[in-house]
This record gives sequence, structure tokens and C-alpha cells, in this order.
Amino acid sequence: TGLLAGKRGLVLGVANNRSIAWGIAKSAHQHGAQLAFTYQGEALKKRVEPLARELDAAVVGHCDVTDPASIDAAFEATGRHFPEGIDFVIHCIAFSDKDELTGRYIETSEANFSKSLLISCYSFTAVAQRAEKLMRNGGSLLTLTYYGAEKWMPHYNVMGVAKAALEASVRYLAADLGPQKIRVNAISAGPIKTLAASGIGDFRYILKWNEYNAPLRRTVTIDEVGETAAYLISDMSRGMTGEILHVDAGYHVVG
Ligand code: 0WD
Repeated sequence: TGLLAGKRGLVLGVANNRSIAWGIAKSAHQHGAQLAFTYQGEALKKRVEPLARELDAAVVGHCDVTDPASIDAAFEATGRHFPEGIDFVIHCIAFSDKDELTGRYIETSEANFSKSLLISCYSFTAVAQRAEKLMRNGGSLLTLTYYGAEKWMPHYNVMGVAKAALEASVRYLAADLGPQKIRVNAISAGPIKTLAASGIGDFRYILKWNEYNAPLRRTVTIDEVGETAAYLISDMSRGMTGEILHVDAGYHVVG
């Protein structure tokens, strides 16, 4: 029983117990899903393994999205772990050089532009290519975006441009994969203090600004993002694809 009973999926982007991917994994597990995790590099392996154990989840291996062979290997391991195939993939990965998450967007270097777009945007398409082959009965792909894709936000800079491209790719992937009953959606989460967020200049001010201005007068938690994610990977949302859902205490209506 449970909203996600019988569903199997892969979660990319757990770095620690503050990661949004962890909030989503907890919800998916509570609702009955079976999970597999990847980790990025040996340092994170030690963090991810005990977390995976808490949810009876498999750890299928290292996956650095800048290395296509490691993406292939992670999906091959996922296919071996779930011979029946998978029903969902949760993509919670982004990166930009910290030095460029402050000051003016105009200063972005070509090297960091390429790297940020590769890791924060193209990787979702790279993941979709591999996931398609393991989703024999349809499925659900989910990624994480931010309001800085839609509007200028202080310090978000090249990440805003990467998230805009990511949101566009959600729509293109939804169109490509719809005939196979694979749905593609994103959650636009409000600011949450995570490892990745700590790289953004003045992040504490952004959190405060949201507390003062969001309709619900607060920020959101990884558990709240997790519950919405559980809905998006469940059959409850079976009529939805190509959608960007805001889980941001309503900030997008005022900001
Ligand atoms: O306020 C926030 N925290 C928001 C985050 C608001 C709205 C959206 N998001 C997005 C992020 O942009 C990202 O797409 O949510 C997603 C998850 O981010 P997070 O939970 O905030 O951050 P974190 O716990 O740091 O996880 C991101 C992880 C990396 O962690 P670190 O901090 O070590 O870079 O992305 C992974 C890595 O585990 N990652 C990679 N994975 C594979 N290959 C790579 C890579 N090359 N680079 C980063």
C-alpha cells in the first residue's frame, strides 16, 4: 500500500541530510517507493551510504555528470538492481563556480558558463536519454529549478540562465517522451539552506527576504519539496507533464 507502492526509482544529487534530494528520497520512501542512489566521488560516498541504509535504498555507484561513462555505468547498475525497470528519476544536481555567484552576471567566464550549463542543464537531458531505456511502462522524470530562471535575482547570475535552459528542456523532453508515457516535470523550490545554496552570495538575506515577502511569510523545507515530488512521481499527477510547480510559499506571485 501507499502512493508509490511498487514504484522504483533513482535519486541523483544527495550530498548530505540537508540536500533537497534527501527530502524527496525520504518522502518517496515513506510512500512506499524502492530507491537507488548515486554519489559524486568518494567523499560523498561516505555520506550517502548511511543515508541510503536509513531508507533501505541501494547505492548503485559513482556518477559525475561531466563524465558520460560514469552516467552510463550508474544506469547500467540501476538496471541490474531493478531488472523490472524503473518508474522515476529524481535529478537534483547543479553547479557553478562560487566566485561567479556574486557580483554581476556580465562577468561570467566562458569556461564557467559551459560548465554550469553542462552540469545544471544538459545533465538532465543526459539522464533522460539513459532513463528512457529503463522505463518500459512509462515513468516520471523530475528536476529542481529556481525562480531565478524567470526573473533576475541578486547573485544567481549564470545559474539563472542555466535554470531557464533547464526549464525549457523540461518542455522539450516532455514532448519527446510523452508518447512513451514518460512525464517530465520540475519543482521550482524556494530558497533552502543547503550545501549548494551556501555558495550563493548573501544567501541569508535571500532567506530573510522570502520570509518577509512570501504569501505564507516563511521559507519552505526539504520535506515540503519532498511531498510535492512524491505527488509528481505518483499516478495522482498522471495528467501532468512539462509542468514547473512552485513550492516556494507563494513567493513567485509577489516577487
Ligand atoms: O535554495 C536551494 N537550495 C534551491 C536549490 C532552490 C531551488 C532549486 N535548488 C536546486 C539546485 O539548483 C539543485 O539543482 O535543487 C537542486 C539540489 O540542490 P541542493 O539540495 O540545494 O544542494 P546540495 O545538497 O548541495 O546538492 C547538489 C548536489 C551536489 O552537491 P555539492 O554541494 O557537493 O556540489 O549536486 C551534485 C552534488 O552531489 N552535483 C553533481 N552530481 C554529479 N555530477 C555534480 C556533478 N558534476 N555537481 C554537483
